[in-house]
Amino acid sequence: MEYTEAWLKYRRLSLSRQQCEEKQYDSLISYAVRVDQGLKESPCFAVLISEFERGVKALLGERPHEVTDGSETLALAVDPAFGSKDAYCIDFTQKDGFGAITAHDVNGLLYGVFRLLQLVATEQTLAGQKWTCIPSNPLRMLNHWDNMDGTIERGYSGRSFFFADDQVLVGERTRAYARMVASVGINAVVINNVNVRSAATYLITDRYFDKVKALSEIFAEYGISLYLSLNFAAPMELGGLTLSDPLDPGVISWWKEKMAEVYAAVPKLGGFLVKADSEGRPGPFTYGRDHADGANMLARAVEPYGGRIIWRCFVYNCQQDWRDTKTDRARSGYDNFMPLDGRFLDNVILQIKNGPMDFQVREPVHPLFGGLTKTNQMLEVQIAQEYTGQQKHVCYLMPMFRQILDFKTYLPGHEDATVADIISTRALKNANGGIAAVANTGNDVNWTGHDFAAANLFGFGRLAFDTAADPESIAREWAQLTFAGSTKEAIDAIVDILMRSWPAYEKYTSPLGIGWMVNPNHHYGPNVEGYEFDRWGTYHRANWRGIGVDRTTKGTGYAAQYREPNASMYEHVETCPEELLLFFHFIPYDYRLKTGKTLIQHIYDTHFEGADDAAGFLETWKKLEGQIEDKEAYARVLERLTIQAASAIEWRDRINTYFYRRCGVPDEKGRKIYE
Ligand code: GCW
Repeated sequence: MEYTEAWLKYRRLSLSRQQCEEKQYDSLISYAVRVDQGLKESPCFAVLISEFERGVKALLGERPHEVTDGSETLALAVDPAFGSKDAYCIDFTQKDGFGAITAHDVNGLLYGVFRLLQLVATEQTLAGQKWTCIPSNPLRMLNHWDNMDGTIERGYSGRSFFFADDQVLVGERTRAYARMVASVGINAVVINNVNVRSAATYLITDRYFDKVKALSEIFAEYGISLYLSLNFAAPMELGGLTLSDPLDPGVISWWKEKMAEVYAAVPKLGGFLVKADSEGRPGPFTYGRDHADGANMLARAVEPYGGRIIWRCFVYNCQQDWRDTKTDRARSGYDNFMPLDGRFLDNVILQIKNGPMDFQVREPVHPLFGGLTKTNQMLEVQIAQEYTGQQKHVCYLMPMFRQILDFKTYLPGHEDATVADIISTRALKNANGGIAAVANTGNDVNWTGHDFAAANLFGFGRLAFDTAADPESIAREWAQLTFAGSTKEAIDAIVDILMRSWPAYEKYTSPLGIGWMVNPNHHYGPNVEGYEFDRWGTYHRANWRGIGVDRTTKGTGYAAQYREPNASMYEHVETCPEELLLFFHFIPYDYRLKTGKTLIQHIYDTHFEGADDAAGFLETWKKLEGQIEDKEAYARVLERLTIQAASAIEWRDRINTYFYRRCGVPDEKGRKIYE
C-alpha cells in the first residue's frame, strides 16, 4: 500500500437490512439525475457520479443504479436558484422513502455526495433529516510549501507528491489527493512553496506547461482550482530584464505577455500566491514601490483571464537587533499594509496570517482584521505543525481556529463583525475572500506523518466550509470515518485526546502567549533562549524579575493597532486575557493571576500538568490495543505518542529549570525541578 484512504475508507457497514431501512439507506440504491445536459459535460460531473456509486457500493454492498422512469428513491439535482456557489442541501424530509441532494452547481453536488456518504459511513439516520450547507468562504484553500527537488519546507510527512527531481508529478496519488481534499470542500490549491527559487521560477514557462495543465485538469474534476506561487523577480530571472520594478513599462509588458502565454497553456489556472519583500524574497520595496503597486501590476496582467493575485502580508524586518526594544515584529504587518487600504484591485486578496508573529501555539488575532475596511482579505493558518509539535505531537487545531474565526474585530460600522464575517465577505461585501491553510501532507503512507494530524486536514476543510462548525463534532466524525471498525470506547478516547491536545501542548511549551522558545531553524523541541539574541524579532525578555514584552503604549505600541475596545483591553494588565498576558506585558514572577497563583507557580504547574497530559495520552492509547481495527495505524500512533510523552518531559524540565534558575523561587508543591 502506497497510501491510505484516510477518512474515505467506506468500510462496509455491519447493519441489518432492517436497520438500513430504518435509517433510510435503502433509498440510495436507485437514483435519478436532474442536471442540465451542458453541466453533465463538466469535468466534475462524471466524478461525482462515480464517487456516489463507489461509496454506496462499498458501504452497503450494492451498487446504485440510475433510473429515468420516475421510480427513483434519490434525486441528485442541480438548481441554480438554490443557495449560492458550491451550496448543497441533503433532504430526507420531503416524502417517505425518498431523498434528494439539491445543489447550486455541479461542485456543490460533488460536496453533497461526499457528505451524504460520510453521513452513511458514520451511521447517521437520514429519514426525516435535512442538512443545508452554504459555504462560509468563497475560497477554501491549501498552500503547499513543496519544493521542486521533492523536499517540503516545514514538511513533516515525507517528501512531496507534487514534485521530485525538478519534475512535476502527475499520477494516481495526485487524484487520490484531489479526491481527499475535495471531500471536505477544498476548492483551491497552491502546489509550490511561497519561497519560489530555482526550478520553481520556471513553472510559468513551457518547461512545465504540459504537466501543470494536466494537474489543473485533474484538480478541476474535483472542483479545485490550481494556483502557483510566483517569483516577483521572474522578469529578471526568466526574462533577462535588469529590474522587476512594478511601475516600469518593460516589466509591466513582460508580465502581460507572460500571463497571456501561461493562460493559453493552462487556461484553468486560478491565479498566483505571492510572498514579496519577506525573509529575503524579492519585492517592490527594492524599487521604492509599495505592495499595492506590486500586487496591482500582477493583478492587471491576470485580469483578462479571470485570475486572482493572493498577496501575503507576512512582511517584516528579519534583520533586527535584540538590543532594540522599540522595533516590534508584531507591528509590521499592520504598519506595512494598513496605509494601503483601498488601493488594491478587486482581483487582489491580501492573505493575512492568523496572528502578527508566526503560527505560535497562542497569539492574538492579527490587527489587520478589523483594521482594513476596503480590501479583500483571506485568513492564513498553518496545519503543518511547524510550532505545534511537527506532527510528532498530537495538536488538534480546530479549537484554536474557531477562536480566531470568532474574534470580534470591531470593524467600523459592523460592531459584531468577527474574523469569519470579514473573510467570508459577509461584513465587507468584498468581491473575494476566504481562508488558506499551510498544508500538512507528504508522501508518507498516512499522508500526514501522525495519523491524528489528518484530523487537522479534514477539520480545516470542514471549518473553511462552515466557520460555525463545532470542533468536537468534526473530531468525532473524523475519528469515526478514519477508525471505522474500532470500538466506541476507542473513538471516544481519540476524540478526547484530540480535544485536549492543543491545551496540553500549550501547557508544556512557552507560557501565556510569549511563544518561540524553540530550537532555531528547525523549530522542534525546547530551547528557551534559542531565539532570544537572534535577528528575527522574537524575544521574550525574561530576566530575574519577570518575563514578557511590553507592547502597550509605554512599550512598542502594538496594542494600539487594534480597534477599540480591543486596544484598551490589551493595553491594561487587568483586562488583558491571561492566556496572552506575556505577549502584551512584562510581568514579574510574583504577580498574582486570576487563579490566585503567582506567575512563577503558574508556569511550574502548567508544565507539570502538560507533561502529565502527554503521558496520559500514551497510557490511554496503550489500553486501546486490540480495539483499533487498523493495526498499522495503531502502531504508528503508539510510536508518535511515545515520542510526544518524552518530548513533553524535556519541555517541562527545561522550562521549569530555566525559570527556577532565573528567579530562585521554589515550587510550592515541592516537585522535582532540576537546579
Ligand atoms: O517563519 C516562517 C517559516 C518559513 C516560511 C515563512 C512564511 C515559507 O519558518 O519556513 O517560509 O514563515 O510563512 O513565509
